[in-house]
Amino acid sequence: MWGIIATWRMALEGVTESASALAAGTRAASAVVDAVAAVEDFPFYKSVGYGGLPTENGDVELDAAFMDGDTLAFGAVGNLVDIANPVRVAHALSRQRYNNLLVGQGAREWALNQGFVSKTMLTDRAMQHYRKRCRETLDKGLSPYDGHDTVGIIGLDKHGSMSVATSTSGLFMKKRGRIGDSPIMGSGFYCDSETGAATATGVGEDLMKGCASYEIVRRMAQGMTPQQAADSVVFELEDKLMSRFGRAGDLSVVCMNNKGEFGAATNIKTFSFTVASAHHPLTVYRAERQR
Ligand code: SD4
Repeated sequence: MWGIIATWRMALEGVTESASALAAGTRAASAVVDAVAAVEDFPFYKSVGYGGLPTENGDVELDAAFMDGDTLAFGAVGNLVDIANPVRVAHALSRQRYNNLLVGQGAREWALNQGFVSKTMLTDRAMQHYRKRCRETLDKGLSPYDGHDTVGIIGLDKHGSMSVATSTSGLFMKKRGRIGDSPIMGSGFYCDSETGAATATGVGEDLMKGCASYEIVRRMAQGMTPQQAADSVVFELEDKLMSRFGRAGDLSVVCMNNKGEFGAATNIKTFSFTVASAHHPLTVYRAERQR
């Protein structure tokens, strides 16, 4: 059995390649890292990697993570500036005994010392979005934080190993130094090959309040199907946020168990995700809010 599932339509090209690789016996770790790196490299996916959305200062600060479900090893970077593939840095950090989560200047220095290449990640197109948003924020009172997505990809390989990887520029117009759920283990991602994996996209500040990804994996371990785990976590968290915090941001998740069964849930109108497995042809779905 093999399988792969990813947040959003933007992962389709990377997932297509990695699905064939998994079918041919490639390990889950390299399948998910390569698929996320493909999204990072594409300049028109405006909230991931090259061409990612800037902070309020106009810089691009990227977050990414990787977790190996066999060993539970993880690596993550936050606020990484001008390094081509944050997910590959996160993957390299997962091989270290300590210092698995590095941020800012320290993350950049470590990446450069390891031979990762410096690359200007701010594009003209991202700068145009930034200028437009600055105007809209002033003229129309539009929230500067609207419009942001994270790619999160889970892989299951023929050997029964699972991995997950994430990458994002985080909230558009975020404060310099702000980190969301995507590089935070348990919130933006979690993976245990004995059970399955989950990854999230949406407002990191709210996803972190429920440790959404860990909670989904925990519920699958207790016997829920992936779809039951995804639905229950998203809607219980939404209810809790509404009653205790007074508002709930966007919450969307995908998950897969170690049999290749998958689930997805969202509290927004539509959320696209991409999935393929030995038993399921490559498909892009549009999940709808369904309570
Ligand atoms: C963050 N969760 O930085 C990310 C952003 C995202 O859909 O996924 N938006 O909070």
